Amino acid sequence: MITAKALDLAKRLDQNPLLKPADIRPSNASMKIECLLNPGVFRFDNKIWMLLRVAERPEQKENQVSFPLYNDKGEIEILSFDKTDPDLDFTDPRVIQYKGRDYLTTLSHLRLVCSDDGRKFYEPKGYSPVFGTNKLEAYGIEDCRVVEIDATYYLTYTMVSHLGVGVGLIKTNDWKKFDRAGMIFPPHNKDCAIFGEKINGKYYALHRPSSPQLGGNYIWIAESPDLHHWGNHKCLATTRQDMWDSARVGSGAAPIKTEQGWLEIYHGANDEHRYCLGALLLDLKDPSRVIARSEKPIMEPTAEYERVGFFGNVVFTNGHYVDGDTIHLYYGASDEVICGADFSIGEILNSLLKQKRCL
Ligand code: MAN
Repeated sequence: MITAKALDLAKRLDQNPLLKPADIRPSNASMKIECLLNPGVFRFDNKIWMLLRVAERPEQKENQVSFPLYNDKGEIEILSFDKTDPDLDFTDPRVIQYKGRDYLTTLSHLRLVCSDDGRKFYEPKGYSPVFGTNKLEAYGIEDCRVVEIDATYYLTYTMVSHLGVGVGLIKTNDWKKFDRAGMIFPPHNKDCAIFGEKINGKYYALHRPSSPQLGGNYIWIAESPDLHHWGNHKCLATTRQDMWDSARVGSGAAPIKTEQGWLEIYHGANDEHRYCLGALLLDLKDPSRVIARSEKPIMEPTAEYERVGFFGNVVFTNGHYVDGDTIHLYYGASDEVICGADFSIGEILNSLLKQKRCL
């Protein structure tokens, strides 16, 4: 077996982790930030920006599990359960099951930070956090992808509530006024990345519906005339038995246009919930056609901060910016801290073209 290090193409930044929960202020005094995760990334106003997912809950008391959610009036409510309650399952640090109903252990919102050098990030004045606002976001909003098309930024993010997990769309030009377009992919769906330009006159998006019986957690592609109405769905990449992406796959940020095709960095997890990154190469003119797919991950959770944390053994990305041959990729490590790594597009393409039979 080839070792993880031999194929890991990521050049991790020396400054990692770039941001930890203690670096950011909670949204209000009664909350504690447990995790910073999975940022969307974009360029704006000559700076590099991240739209972080900030996951909060109240300080935990011994023998109790407490977590926030929005009630019907849009106010934050705290639910608490006794750890000894036999109806409670809190074995997964991310979710709680109580009497057949699922809750999340933290409530997430999105927070803007920016940087001049892509390493030192700070919260700029005058930019507000983005919170969940409606019933479909009662358990928060998560993992936002950002794509710029004709000077408008399109945010695709996960809307979470007891009604399910779906994809929401927000538009903005200035990061101060947000036009909320509602849910564009209904439950169960997440990991939606819109392509940065039209192909054959149509918009395209990768998305990840989940089917509990037939099918699975697979990456699909859809087309749209207007970014709101999506159709002609096709399955692009399934999970692969006995491989690193055997349990779930989902897209990262917007695909990168290269001469060889659209390059998409995606995440894959196995049954042990170990999250790695791999790459897909899609046909330039027909992105529903997969040309190549990573046999081995291009990045695995190997650094200490990727192996140990709120939910260990996770590298998860949904944000990057590209400069020449370099992908400056930002990622959530062990669902707790924000990190950066650089990749060479040429190196990823070389690795893919050598193993293209591996769809
Ligand atoms: C899911 C999402 C991500 C998270 C991973 C790993 O895919 O909730 O936000 O990073 O699980 O826990």
